[in-house]
Amino acid sequence: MEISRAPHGARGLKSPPVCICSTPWRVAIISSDLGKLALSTIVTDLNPDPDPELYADTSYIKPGRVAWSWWAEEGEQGNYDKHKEYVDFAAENGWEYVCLDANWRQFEPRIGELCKYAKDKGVGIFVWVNYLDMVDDAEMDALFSAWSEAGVAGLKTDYFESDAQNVLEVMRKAAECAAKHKLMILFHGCVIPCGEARTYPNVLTTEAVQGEENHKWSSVPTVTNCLLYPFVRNVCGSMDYTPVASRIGVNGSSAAFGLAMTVVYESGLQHLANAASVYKTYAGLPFLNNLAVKWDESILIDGYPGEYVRMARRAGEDWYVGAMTKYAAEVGVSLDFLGEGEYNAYIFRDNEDGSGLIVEERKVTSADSFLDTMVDGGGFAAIITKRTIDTAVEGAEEYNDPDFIYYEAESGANTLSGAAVLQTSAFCSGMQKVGYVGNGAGNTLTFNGIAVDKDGEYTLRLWYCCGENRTVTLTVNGEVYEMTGLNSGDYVHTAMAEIKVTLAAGENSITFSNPGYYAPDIDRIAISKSAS
Ligand SMILES: [Ca+2]
Repeated sequence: MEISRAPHGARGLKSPPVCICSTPWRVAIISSDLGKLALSTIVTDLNPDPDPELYADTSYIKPGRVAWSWWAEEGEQGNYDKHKEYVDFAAENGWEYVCLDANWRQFEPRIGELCKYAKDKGVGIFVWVNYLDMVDDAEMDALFSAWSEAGVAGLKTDYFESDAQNVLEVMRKAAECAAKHKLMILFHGCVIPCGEARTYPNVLTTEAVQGEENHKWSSVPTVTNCLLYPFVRNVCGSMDYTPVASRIGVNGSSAAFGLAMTVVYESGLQHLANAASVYKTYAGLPFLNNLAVKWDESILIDGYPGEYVRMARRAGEDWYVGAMTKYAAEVGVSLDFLGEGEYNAYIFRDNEDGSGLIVEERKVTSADSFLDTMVDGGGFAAIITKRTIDTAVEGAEEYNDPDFIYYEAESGANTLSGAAVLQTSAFCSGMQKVGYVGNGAGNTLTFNGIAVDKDGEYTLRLWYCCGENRTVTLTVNGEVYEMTGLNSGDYVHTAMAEIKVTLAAGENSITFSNPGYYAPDIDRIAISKSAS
């Protein structure tokens, strides 16, 4: 390995930044061992030590999991009560932080009240801050000082959007100013990190990745992108990808693929992106509630950039394994990294089509190995511990029922007619639903390719949303069924209703309609595997 760098190792924090007084430096990591590359700390190691005075007390710097309402409930950032709801959720589940995103300052006079409410429940508050509020040193200092006084734990800084010297200088000053006021900091909307977290240890993570937020408006990052990150972007430093946004991904990835990211992707803050209300019935919640963020040891079990990765990480005596794959594969993972004795393994894996999680518990030792069959865009996530973990989640069962086959309303196999249209919703599986079904006989949604082995009566489960009582008519093989009184409480959260339908051996089509009035928005259906 050859390293070319400017001689700035003796540079103190008070001296001008490297971008002004020194020539740029470059580092290359070349290894025949992919694990040594992926887990290299050289980028961090090349940075100067922290200022011992500024960082005399680092007790306020604590990595952790963050509940964050912006991804699913962007419009609610100015709603004090919404953030309080997330604080309650974080406290109930043992998560360390809640992040208030852009527009939280609409209730800024009450920030002290929210911080106290959160602190009493053991939760810290991060607040979003715009680049434009940090360009003036005095203004930044006044803001950070006031927020620190109010009890804020950390800052999510945003909109740097440049690697110009003056912008990087604002980042450096923000890290120092935050440290002065004992605030943690994460950089969002900025360039990739270059190991600055060593010099400024209150910098817990950096975005600089096409993260899960992009799935609000795009199917990128792709599965391939997600499988490149551990070998490219994450090598440079902590990566605020904000994982676990949905039960299944919009990019063709599975439920377990998304969950495995929390182990595979290293970040000093794990922003968990989905809505608190969705997580409450998410089968992966016990995994998140037992997830470590600070790792004592990491092992790349195997991987290939853009195709697959299997990572084991240790926190204290607990081991975590995250596996993500582009292509379906049968994979064995030797557990020879475990210590002595018997462990409890909790394995969160995909169901057969990757549309839901199945949780398996078993006893293992270092002599054992996992053998797992992964679907396309699938994976698994495991906690291996001597502790006992309760994996029961009320309400999750129906969503991950191995006795059912799931079909998304937005599937390309379906037919939409008339006004029926695909809509994006963070609260729906696959982040999509079909709206404007009904209110005219021609506005319909037809699920095609519903295959069953034999003629008979099957259970159909419908996930829908609407904020008033609505009716939907189902037409299957000439038979007509009605589901009435459907009301999920609002046009965001989903509810589930069941009906029995008669299906014929082979492939069936089921049409949802309502000629007289709107049907509910339709998220997904599930059909029982066997006839009753
Ligand atoms: Ca859906």
